[in-house]
Amino acid sequence: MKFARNIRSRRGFWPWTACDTALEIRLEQKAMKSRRTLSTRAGRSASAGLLMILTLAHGQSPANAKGTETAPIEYSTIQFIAIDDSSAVIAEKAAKVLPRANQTAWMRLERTFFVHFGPNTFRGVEWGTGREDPSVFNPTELDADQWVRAIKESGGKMVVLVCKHHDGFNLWPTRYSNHSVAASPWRGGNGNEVRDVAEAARKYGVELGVYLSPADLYQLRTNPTNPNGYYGNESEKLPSVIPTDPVSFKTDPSHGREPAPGFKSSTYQVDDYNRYFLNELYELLTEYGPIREVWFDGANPDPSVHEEYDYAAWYDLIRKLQPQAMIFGKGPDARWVGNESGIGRTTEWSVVPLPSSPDTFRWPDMTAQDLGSLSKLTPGSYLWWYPAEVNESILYGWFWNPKKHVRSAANLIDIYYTSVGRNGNMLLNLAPDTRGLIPDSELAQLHLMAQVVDETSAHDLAVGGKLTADNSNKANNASLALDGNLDTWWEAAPGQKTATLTLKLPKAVTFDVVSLQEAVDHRGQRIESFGVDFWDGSTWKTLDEQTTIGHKRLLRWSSPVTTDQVRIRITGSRLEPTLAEMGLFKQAELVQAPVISERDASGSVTIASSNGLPVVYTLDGTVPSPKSAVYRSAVALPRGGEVYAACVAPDGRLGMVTSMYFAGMAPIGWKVVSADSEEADSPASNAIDGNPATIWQTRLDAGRLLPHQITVDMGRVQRIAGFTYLPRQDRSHDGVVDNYRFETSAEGHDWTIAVDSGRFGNIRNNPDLQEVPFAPVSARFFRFTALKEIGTNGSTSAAEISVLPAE
Ligand code: FUL
Repeated sequence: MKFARNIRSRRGFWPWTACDTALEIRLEQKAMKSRRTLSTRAGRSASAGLLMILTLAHGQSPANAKGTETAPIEYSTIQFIAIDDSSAVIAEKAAKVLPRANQTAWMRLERTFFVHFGPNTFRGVEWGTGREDPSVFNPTELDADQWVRAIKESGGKMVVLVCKHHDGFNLWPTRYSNHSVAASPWRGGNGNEVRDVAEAARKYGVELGVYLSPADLYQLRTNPTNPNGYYGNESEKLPSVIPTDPVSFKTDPSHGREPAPGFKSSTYQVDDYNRYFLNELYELLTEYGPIREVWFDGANPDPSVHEEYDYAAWYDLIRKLQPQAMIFGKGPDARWVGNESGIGRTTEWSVVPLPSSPDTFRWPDMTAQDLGSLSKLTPGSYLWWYPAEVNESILYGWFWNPKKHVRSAANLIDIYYTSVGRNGNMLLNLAPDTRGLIPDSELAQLHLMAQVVDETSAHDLAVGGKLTADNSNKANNASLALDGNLDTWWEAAPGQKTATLTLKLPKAVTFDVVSLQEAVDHRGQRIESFGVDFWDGSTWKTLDEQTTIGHKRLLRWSSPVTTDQVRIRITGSRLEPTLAEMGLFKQAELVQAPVISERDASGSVTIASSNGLPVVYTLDGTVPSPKSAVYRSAVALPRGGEVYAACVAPDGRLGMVTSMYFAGMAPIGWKVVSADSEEADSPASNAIDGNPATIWQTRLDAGRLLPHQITVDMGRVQRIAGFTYLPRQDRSHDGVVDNYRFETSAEGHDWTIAVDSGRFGNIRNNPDLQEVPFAPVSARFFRFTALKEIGTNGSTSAAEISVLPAE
């Protein structure tokens, strides 16, 4: 059974993939006019009429709660829920939403990578200001080949390159701004990072995506370093040929430049910033080969200046120039999973309801826990394939900085299972350092992660087994779920929504991972609940019970089971369930990482190996080797630092490496002198107890608004060179500080301002440890003032506040 055959079998199927959404709707309307069935809906309002047009144009049933009409519901890339659709009809429509072709190709990439590199790398910040001098960008050894090779060797199928971050600095020599690599000292102004990465991607067979930040602080109208900035300049919308002739960009944008070879020009009625943005897109989409993803970030560090993004024009241009590209985030093709920690939902529906038609929808972030269960699929909704992308960084932060610690391989493996294993694509960020190279500390963890994931998936223990089902569609027997082909599948018998599949193996195998994949590209996402059992010789034992599967679901257990029979019980499904593939795997036998403890009250850390093997460790930020210091007793870290540790196997091999970073000084002998407010169960002392799980929270009922303040006595004068703030780690936004002041004092009376009005860039999306360096001072006291929070109740919270020792 081949993909093409199935496409043919979808009567009335409109491939939305490469098409402009509005155009599709127009086509649908046109097709509709010839359909007599419409008369059943005459008399509705104009907009309801359009909605019904969409519904019926897809050949869907007007069947209603009374069940009076029974025309079949056809597969489509969009469905509409009518006011009187019964719950069975809604479930069937949801099950018959198919991914568009660009999504099918993208979902199969699974492991993808981000690269964040730019002026922020050199300034050690997460968000720039747009006022940076281009001379800060000066990597001495930039080697895009090294970046993409690392990605390829780690099983990466795509690199999404940050071409312009919020600071507005362009990493390629755009024709439309001087604020780019061309104005930097890097390679004498002749460098082009986008070209280097595109060439390396081609060389290694890795696909290319581009991140172009809509927010642009360099172009901001109020940026004193660029008085003629376009962003929010309230310029007139003029007919603009894209690509515009740079010479007449402002004076006569109807004058185009020669289109890139193989591409055409387009005209849009847009203001200066949107014309700038479209021209940047045009350059990126026409000069660097095929583009698989365009990443539109919703974040905006300075919303005080308003600019209306002309998304419709942007999407139109992308569809024309690179029809296979996915538009991520602020766009119709892939959605942000809702956190930057690499964690997908355990119930992750790729079909979501849109409250308005996709051509007018504004694609806000969808962060709720339940996006697509049946209770959310209400009348008036459009059902749309909108898969999750799970982004996270290998550092705790997106841009490199010597103080940021690297996620351990064990953590990256967990992320693989909570992203790819939960029906999402993994987008893991790598952060080159100021040399322009991905540092060894990142590479080591990355390679270990890939080694474990790849060795695990290399041996499918289900191969050679016989899979049978208690019911099957004649054309789709169970063996098709074991043939290694995602385009063939087992499907339950007509009318059946539950089924039991039994895998009998020629001999017992030992496994701790089960992989399941639905035939989403041909039959949509259907399964609502399932269980996995194994035969223990006399009875079936349940291993796990879960909800959704989608493109891929990976379940894993800490202790492996040995058996010759495995059973998949599908206990709920929107329509006849399908399985395109199933597999059994045993996680690669790398020696488990030891466990590093939290820092205790005396500032010490212990390292324990669960397997009794010797442990080696380092404290200088390097990855240990079997020859590193052997752990014998607690390690003192009163001034903070990073511990890397691994077990050494009897054959001398190093096991999985783990690491833990201890931010700032241990609060030994510290006292809270004063805090203007605290909840009884979340006292201010919790901010300096060394325990990230407890918080200081100002009173929620006191009606006292910001600022809030805490003053701490460190017991003795010491040299400090910065402070740290760890926001609460329970995902609540209450009191999480956005803007702050930090002051120090030698004796507790006279205060010196270290940072007057600072801001933690990106703390809303990435509520991780914040480290703020400042010029060294001698101090015994510090005072932290919260000026603004990301929450809304005017309170302040902190898991930990500490100081960085001067070296
Ligand atoms: C966020 C940005 O603000 C971060 O800096 C980073 O680029 C991340 C991927 O998206 O919204």
